[in-house]
Amino acid sequence: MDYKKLDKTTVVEYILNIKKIITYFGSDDLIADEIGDGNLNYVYRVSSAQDPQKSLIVKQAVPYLRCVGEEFSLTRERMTYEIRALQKFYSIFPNFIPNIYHASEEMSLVVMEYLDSHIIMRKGLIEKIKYKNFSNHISAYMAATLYYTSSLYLSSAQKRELVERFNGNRELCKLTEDLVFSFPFMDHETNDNENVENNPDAQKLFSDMEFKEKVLELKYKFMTQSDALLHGDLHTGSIMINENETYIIDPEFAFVGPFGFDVGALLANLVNNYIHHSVVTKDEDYKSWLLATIKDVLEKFSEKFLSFWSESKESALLVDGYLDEVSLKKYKERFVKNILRDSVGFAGCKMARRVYGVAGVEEIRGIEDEALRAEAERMALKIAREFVIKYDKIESIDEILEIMKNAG
Ligand code: ADP
Ligand code: SR1
Ligand code: MG
Ligand code: MG
Ligand code: MG
Repeated sequence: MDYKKLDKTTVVEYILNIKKIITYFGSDDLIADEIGDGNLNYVYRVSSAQDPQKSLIVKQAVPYLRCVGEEFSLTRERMTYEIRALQKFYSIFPNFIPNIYHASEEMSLVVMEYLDSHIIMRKGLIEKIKYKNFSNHISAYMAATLYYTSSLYLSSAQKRELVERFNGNRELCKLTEDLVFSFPFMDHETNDNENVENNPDAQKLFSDMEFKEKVLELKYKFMTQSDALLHGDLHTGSIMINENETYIIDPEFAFVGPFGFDVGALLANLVNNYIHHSVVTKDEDYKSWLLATIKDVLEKFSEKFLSFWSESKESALLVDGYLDEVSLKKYKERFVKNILRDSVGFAGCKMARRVYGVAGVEEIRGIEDEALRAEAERMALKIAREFVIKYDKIESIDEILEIMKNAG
């Protein structure tokens, strides 16, 4: 079938042509709504007219960037990588990925399970919901997806095949190179220029060469380090959650990149939420929960990554018997510490990009009171700067928390 951008009517016609889906609905009386709230794509909820509980999601990429419009063209190939990543991550950890019912590279769409009792985590965190299972779930997800797609587990040939399978996602990698590591730290037309103009904090950031040099160091890692298959956009808007379950959606930025990038994205977004509650709600109890959650996520990530690693003796990297046990243990511990260090650096870039860059986050850009918003921006830049300057010397998770606590 040739590509056609769907709408609320044609998405139903499309779905009615997929036999197994009709069986699921048990009726051809379907209705659709467009519920997308992301920057790039269209997302439809298709439901049975009789029983709205019976729903599924159709996500389609369009050949442009939705949040800017047709003048910002972007090929729909990103959906090919989203489909591949959903399938790969599902094969590693099915509990954390929605069921996929149908995928079409020609139509650049995927049909998946509708997560009916889950909400976007960013919204839950703004509402001060405490998710007791989150740190367990997300640490397991990140440790497993990173470890099992890396040269620490795969053979040399398998790893190279994986790189080839995702290497073509160049447009979205370039978007990250520009929008996370470059444009938000210089005068650029894509920035939130209403805020940049006559703003001494923005001018200070743009002329902060110590910070910007370190950002370049991290950008270079992003562009050249092929450690593991990343989600590539693991912010709290890519997590759907309820009290018991955690799902990861929207891996269209997937590529084989540095270990620390997904962990850093998550860290940045939890810190942005901490900033929101420091400035807006001033809720000390919730802030403590966020600090404890960050610590738990990073500790559990390290433990689980090391535990997966202890299960295999041979891989592209390691030949059994190459190091004695004591040296191997030290090597692995240093390895994981370096992942955490890079995560802190990437988190700093990811936080700072949200201040003046094209895509803000609700926790900060959504603050209506101008003085409070400026306070949140200053706090974000302060933490982000320390993360970026100090990332390669961080010795413990507590140091990360200290940087946060001292900023507000
Ligand atoms: P984009 O790539 O445009 O950011 P997303 O995949 O993040 O698109 O989806 C946009 C929104 O659609 C999400 O924020 C969420 O509200 C909704 N959504 C996406 N997938 C599902 C799903 N499987 N179940 C329920 N809602 C979903
Ligand atoms: C204009 S695209 C901006 C951002 O949206 C996505 O979620 C990624 O974070 C990207 O950088
Ligand atoms: Mg999204
Ligand atoms: Mg499932
Ligand atoms: Mg997306």
